Amino acid sequence: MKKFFVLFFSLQLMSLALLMIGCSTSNDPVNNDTKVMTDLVIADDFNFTTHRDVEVSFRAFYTGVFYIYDLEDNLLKKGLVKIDEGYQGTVSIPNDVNEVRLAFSEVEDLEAIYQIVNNEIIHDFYPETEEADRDGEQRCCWEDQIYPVLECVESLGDGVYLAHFGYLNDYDVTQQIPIGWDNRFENTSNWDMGQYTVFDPGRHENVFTVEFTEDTGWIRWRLSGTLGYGCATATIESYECPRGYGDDDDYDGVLDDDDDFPEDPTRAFRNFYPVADDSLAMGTLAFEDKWPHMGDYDFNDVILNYRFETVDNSSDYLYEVFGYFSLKASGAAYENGFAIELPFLDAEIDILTLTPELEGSSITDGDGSKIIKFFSNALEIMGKPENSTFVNTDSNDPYLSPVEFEFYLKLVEPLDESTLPWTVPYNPFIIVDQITGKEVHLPDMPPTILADLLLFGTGDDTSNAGSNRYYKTVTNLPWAINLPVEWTYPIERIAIIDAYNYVDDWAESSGSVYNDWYENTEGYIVEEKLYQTP
Ligand SMILES: [Ca+2]
Ligand SMILES: [Ca+2]
Ligand SMILES: [Ca+2]
Ligand SMILES: [Ca+2]
Repeated sequence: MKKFFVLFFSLQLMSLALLMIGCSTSNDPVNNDTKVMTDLVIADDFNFTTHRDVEVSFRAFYTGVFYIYDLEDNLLKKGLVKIDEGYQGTVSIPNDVNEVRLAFSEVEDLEAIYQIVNNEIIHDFYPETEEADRDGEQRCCWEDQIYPVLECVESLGDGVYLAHFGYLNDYDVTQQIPIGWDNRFENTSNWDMGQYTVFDPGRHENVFTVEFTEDTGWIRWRLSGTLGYGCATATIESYECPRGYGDDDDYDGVLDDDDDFPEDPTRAFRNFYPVADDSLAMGTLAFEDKWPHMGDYDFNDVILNYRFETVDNSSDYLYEVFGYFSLKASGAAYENGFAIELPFLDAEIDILTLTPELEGSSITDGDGSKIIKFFSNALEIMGKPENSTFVNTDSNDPYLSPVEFEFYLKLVEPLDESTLPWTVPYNPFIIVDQITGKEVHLPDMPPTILADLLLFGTGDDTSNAGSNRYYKTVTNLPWAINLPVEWTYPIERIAIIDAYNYVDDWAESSGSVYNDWYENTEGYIVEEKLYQTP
């Protein structure tokens, strides 16, 4: 009773708040209680995704590694920003992450909190004070010149400093400037401090170093004449080098301290999906199994936790994929299998293994893809007793341990992921009741070549291959969802809309409000309608 009044009072407050902001929204929270899934008004192009693709573009002061974290310090992506090319790529970011922390090879001054707007992250890792020197003064007037560049200054201790120099040659050809008035050091014992005299086209970073002392205070490399232009001055106040600057044992361009594989030039970075670093946090794939007919939307007919780890080379090309899974529940009468379609050709795959090989597992060819079936019967794999009805969705049934399994994929050579139709988690699906061809995929993900096309457009399914519309009802409800957390799923026969207070607001707003609706937090959930793992 008390709870009711608190709720009632909160609703009154919310209504008041809505009035006060001018009734600009049609949301009426009072109606939520009676709403059913088929009442939801969902846009045709909404596909219940909890991640979005964000276009990332970085430039940097010198070559280094970018890190994108959410504000809870989960690593979302890391990769190399090259001094000449920068970094351009697409990163999958959870929809509830709107602000990220950008870091650069642990150079504290270059850290930034960034607000994601229009699904873009565009950022330059330049120290503010140095930007003018780099891009302005030295390069403002002249093309076709050779510019000296101070990269950074490293303190060696005892008042000794090491200046790291590079250069930019804007000519298309190699040029020479001999040591002399037009290629000289100032405030040093000698004009010749081992600087370059032969300059290849382009930007060449950290090509030589010169020591100086606190007493000297500064040194300067100057290029002039018809070919050279500008000066690069190192002082004890100059920009400090990132830790480990210049140490790249495997010469893949990624400094040892940033390189997850410092002795291996073919590998540079481990990245994780859905989020998180080494914390072993997992996402969830949740399925309804009555397709092509609508089910009860408890989304627990098959529940899998998953985590992907990808290994990229320094050019951000994909080399290896580790997929870790845990079959948590099967609140179903049907004997459902689980599979993933991977967008790789036979010739691109060096190694593909399943561990362990569960009952009913197989690897078959798809259309330019590989189809991994991990098992054919979730109830059997989990060991459902005869007298039990469901597995881990009804507290009256015995709790059974999750079943863990994984796959490992190594490509013949690193591959540009932007050429692939999908990235992680690729194209996961269930095979309903051991009927090959009866596949249930995430909304708008295509069926495999094994799917029975006669089932599409029957029952409640409104798939339309011509417009790449798949696995949605006429009101755009899905049969599968992918969540970036270890999701606490509803108990048997409770629709998500009755267990999660804001999934309806989220879906009807095409994901723009309550994009963390799946979190197991107070106010968001109806606790007794969720399955509590004993
Ligand atoms: Ca390296
Ligand atoms: Ca490496
Ligand atoms: Ca169901
Ligand atoms: Ca169920």
